[in-house]
Amino acid sequence: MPRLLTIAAAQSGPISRQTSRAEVVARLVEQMRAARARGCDLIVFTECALTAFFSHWWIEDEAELDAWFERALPSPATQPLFDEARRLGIGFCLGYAELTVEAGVKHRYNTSVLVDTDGSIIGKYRKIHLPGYADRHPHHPFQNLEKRYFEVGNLGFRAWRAFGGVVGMCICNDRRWVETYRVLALQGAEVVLLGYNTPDHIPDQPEIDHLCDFHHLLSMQAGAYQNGCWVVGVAKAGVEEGVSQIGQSAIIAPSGEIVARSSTLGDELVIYRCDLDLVKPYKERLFNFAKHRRIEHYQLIATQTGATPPR
Ligand code: CDT
Repeated sequence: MPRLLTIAAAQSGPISRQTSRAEVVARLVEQMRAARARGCDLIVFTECALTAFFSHWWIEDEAELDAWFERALPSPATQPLFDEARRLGIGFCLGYAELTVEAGVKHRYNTSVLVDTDGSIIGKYRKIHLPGYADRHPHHPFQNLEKRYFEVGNLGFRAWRAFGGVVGMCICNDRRWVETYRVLALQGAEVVLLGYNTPDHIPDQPEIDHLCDFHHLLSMQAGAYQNGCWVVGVAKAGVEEGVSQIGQSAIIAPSGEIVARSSTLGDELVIYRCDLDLVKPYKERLFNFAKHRRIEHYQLIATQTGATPPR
C-alpha cells in the first residue's frame, strides 16, 4: 500500500501591522477548511504566520516588541485553529514568534509547531539560522533584525514519526544550509516542512536580487534530492508594510523536482498528493547514508588540510 499524504502549502499574502490575531486566525481557518475540502491531511502555514513580519522594522519599546509574540500555544486567539483542525481531522504546521519565561528570564524564539489531527502538539522547532543583524541599519529601506529579536533555537533539528511517515521542520533561512536537511535526514526525515519571509531585495547585496527566486528554489530542490525527502516551502508573499517578498511556495519531490508551485503573491493553497515511498530510491540506493557516506574520510581530509582555505 503506498503511503500517501496530501499536503497543502498555505501561502499567505501580506498581513498589515494593524491586523489582529483574530483576523489572521480566521484567514488561516478558512485556508484549513479549503484544504480539507480538497482532501488534505496536513496544511503547512508560513513563518511567523500570525502577524506581519516585524523583524523588518526597528522596535525600541519592550512591551511593544512583546506584543508581537505568543506566550502560549494554543492561546485564546489561536484556539480556533486547534479546534478546527480537530473538527476537520487535519494536521497543521504553524510558524509563530514565541515568548517564554524560564527561571524568571525572558526568551524569544522564531518557532514552529507540528500539530496532529486531534489538535495535540507533536513537536516544536526553534529556528537556528537567524539572518540579518542586531543593530539598526538606517540606510536600509527595511531592517532584518532577527538577530536582535530572537535567540538561536535550542531544540536542535528533530524529526518525528507522524502522518504515516517521518516529519521534520525548519524555518526560512535554515533552508539555505545543507546541514539542516542532512541532520533531519540522518534521523530518517521523509518530509521537511518550512515557512519563509524572503524579501525580493537584499539591501546589502542588491547585485544578487535577481537570483532571489532561484536561490530559494535551488536550496530546497538540492536539499530534497541530496537527502531523499519531500520539502514543502510556504511563503509569506507580496508587499507587506512596504517590503516586497517572494512567493514561489513549492512542494518538491525527493527527486528534487518541483511538483506544485504557487502562481500568485497572495493567499493561495498549493496542494500535492505526496507518495512518501518515493523517498526509497534515494534513501535506499543513491543516498544510502549507511552504505555510501564516508564521514571518516571527510574528517581525515579536514585534518590534513587544517580545514582552512589554501593560501
Ligand atoms: N526570514 C528569513 O530567514 N529570511 C531570510 C532573508 C535573507 S535575505 C537573503 C531568508 O533566508 O530568506
